[in-house]
Amino acid sequence: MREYSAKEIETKWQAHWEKIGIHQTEEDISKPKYYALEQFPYPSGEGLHMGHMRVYSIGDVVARFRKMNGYRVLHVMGADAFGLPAENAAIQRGVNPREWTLKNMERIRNEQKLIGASYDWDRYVGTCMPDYYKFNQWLFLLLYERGLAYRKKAFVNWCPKCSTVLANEQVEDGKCWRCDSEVTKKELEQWFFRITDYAERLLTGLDRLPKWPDKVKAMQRNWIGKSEGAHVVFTIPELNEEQVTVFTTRPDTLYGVTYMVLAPEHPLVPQLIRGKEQEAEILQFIEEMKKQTEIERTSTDAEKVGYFTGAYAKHPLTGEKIPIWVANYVLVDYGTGAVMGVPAHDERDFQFAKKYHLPIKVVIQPNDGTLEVESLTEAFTEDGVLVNSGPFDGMPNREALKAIANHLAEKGQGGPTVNYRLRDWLISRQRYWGTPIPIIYCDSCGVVPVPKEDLPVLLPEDVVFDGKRNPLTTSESFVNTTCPNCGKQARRETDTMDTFVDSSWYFLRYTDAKNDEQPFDREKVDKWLPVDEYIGGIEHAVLHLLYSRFFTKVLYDAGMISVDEPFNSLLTQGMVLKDGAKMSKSKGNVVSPLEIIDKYGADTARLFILFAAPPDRDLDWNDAGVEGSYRFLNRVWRLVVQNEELFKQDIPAGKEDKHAKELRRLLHQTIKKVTHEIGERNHFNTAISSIMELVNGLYSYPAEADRRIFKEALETLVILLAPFVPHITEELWSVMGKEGSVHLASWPSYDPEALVQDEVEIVVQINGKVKEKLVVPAQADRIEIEKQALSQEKIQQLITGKTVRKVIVVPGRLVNIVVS
Ligand code: ANZ
Ligand code: ZN
Repeated sequence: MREYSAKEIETKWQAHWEKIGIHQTEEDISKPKYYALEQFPYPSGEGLHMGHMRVYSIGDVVARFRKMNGYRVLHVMGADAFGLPAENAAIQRGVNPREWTLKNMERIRNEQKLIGASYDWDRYVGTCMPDYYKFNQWLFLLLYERGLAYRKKAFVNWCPKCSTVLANEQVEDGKCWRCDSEVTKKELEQWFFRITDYAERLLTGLDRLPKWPDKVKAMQRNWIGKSEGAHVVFTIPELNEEQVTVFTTRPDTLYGVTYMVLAPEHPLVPQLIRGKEQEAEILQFIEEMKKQTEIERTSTDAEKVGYFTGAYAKHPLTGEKIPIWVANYVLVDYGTGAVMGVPAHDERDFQFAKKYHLPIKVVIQPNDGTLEVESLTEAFTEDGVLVNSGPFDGMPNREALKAIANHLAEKGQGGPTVNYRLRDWLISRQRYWGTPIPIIYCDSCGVVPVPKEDLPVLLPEDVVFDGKRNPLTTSESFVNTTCPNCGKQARRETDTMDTFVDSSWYFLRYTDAKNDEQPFDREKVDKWLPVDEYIGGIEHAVLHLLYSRFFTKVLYDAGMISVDEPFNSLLTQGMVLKDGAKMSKSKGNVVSPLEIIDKYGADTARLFILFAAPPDRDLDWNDAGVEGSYRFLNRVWRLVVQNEELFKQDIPAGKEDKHAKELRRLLHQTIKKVTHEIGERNHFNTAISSIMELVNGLYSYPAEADRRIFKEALETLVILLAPFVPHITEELWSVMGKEGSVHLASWPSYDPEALVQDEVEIVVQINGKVKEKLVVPAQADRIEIEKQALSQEKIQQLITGKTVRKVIVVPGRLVNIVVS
């Protein structure tokens, strides 16, 4: 008998599939569409790791399953190819970033091919290619035209190690998402995308995504951070009635304000302190604050530090003089960067007031008592009734929230408002290996967008990589240009775009990957979107997944696409662990997919990965498990190859005996289960275990029993396994003498009648002890079952002379006779 030789089979079929173009996207729109998408990789110099292998294995099952179920399927791969590592390689080793990247892309693509995934390589997208980044620029201009791209001077996150700015989403606990360095603040002119215009829609859109994990939705909601409250306008008499607006979630506490705090970076601060004795001290404090992270400044246990500016504001309702302070715990870019201090009812304000001996004024009393200022040890933050609040005294504070906010609106001194934590997306990067921002600065015309017909603005080659500055600034040929407007000498923007821009729409490009005129054609994109299943890591919950939703909404508004949510269903895969720890170089516990493929074949690796855990859970790599998967495939192999002769003949319908019936039932049960587990639940592991049971059933099927059903079951087995292990099943399909590819075969449907059991075995107990077994028709009712049980010879003997007290019948399972 021929042995199972994974390597030989896999090489052979991969070449064959490529030759016949089996994975080319089917455009037949009479079929329902299915878009299966896996996050595309960053082509690092290290090739694929197990995490990649896992994502691709999952995606491939999903795609192949749908195809066999009669869908036209879009399943494409690409590379997220811009980014810092290429540039760092250039700085450290003098290699050209483009060559470095292209080489890695090639390597990764070859490794992906070894997995045997069903990608349509004709639609491959590499984001560093001019024909792709041209449309990054095109889309930038679209956002610019729509008022969604703007430039402003701002304090921005700066990573000293990557020497570039970062978006808020890319700062995790005060550290750079890429290199983990401490992030500092720098004031720079930068380009932003106005994602905040979409805050509300990004929030409400989540409610229409029932197939997203709750965890991811919660992370996005939290990141968007909607707070309802009010703006309150205070005036500063000494600054010519200049206005300062604060944002508060508690306008009900307005009468309890005893001071005001501005963020150190608030633009009014320099004017407020000018010429005052504390000026120098405060200016120094401001400098210090710029170096601190948000976390350091705002956590409740952080020491509150502040300075009195010497200036006062006027309370909008009482006219009282309110001292104005600056303090570390107020952030410039949240709300309005100014806070009204209500120490009696806000814990941070309470701590601040205690430290600096500021007055504390109670304006909300608990419903069941009175608060004494003197005995307060912490802020009273619960609900209650208003006191010391003029006309609002006696009002429950929930009611006062609205009443005071509305009152302010009537007086033109603020009013109800909604605030979001979400900030605009900072997309400028002072690095080379990214998409040049298509903007020109002209002394006469100002900021001039590059006309769309002049795109792409290509990355220049004459640059210096010395790690000291943005390499683009060193290219004369790039920087110096002429104004598209007036033709005079002008300068190009040298910032490039955040690479998250590239990945915010690549899944749209796949639908029309070669379009030279537009990012994609509307008709084509509408044929495929939304993505039906998106598979990727949870680490992108508020980065890529939020940005992609934003882009999709902008494109929807621009009339370029018909959906405004890109990903209908999201599957966040768990990590691959080894001995309970994340695989990592530093731990020395990395198992390389290529080694495994080389030793056992891709099919074994895929099967193990899919079988070892449900896709959203962590998966513990274990060698015994891999061996087990390999043994299972060998069992399947032998089962078919040993019965090769069966497929060379027509088998006449035999008599359907008991064994045949049982096998038929098992087969249809398996079809039902596998279809449901893949199609409805993405539980590939349970699908595989039921296939394993079928294989056991086939092994124990007696040689003399009906061959027809046996043959049918073998054929079906191979089809059911095809999405998981595409190579071995293709080989076995040909061993069975089948025409064409197993991957073009139709998915079997189960016959509900075959599931019906004609007869069932029932145990008969006496006082709970099993004494006899009994076979009855599956539909037999209680009375019938009881009668049969009591009439069994053995039972008769055992109960003679005793009194039957009770007979308990559980149809389909047992009869228990209680005697005494
Ligand atoms: C007065 C007040 C009284 C407040 C009270 C709370 C309780 P969230 O829910 O996170 O939106 N705040 C506003 N802007 C701030 C800034 N830039 N930096 C630091 N703190 C700021 O919180 C909103 C509350 O946080 C606002 O409501 C304000 O304090 C503070 F009994 O105003 B509150
Ligand atoms: Zn000009």
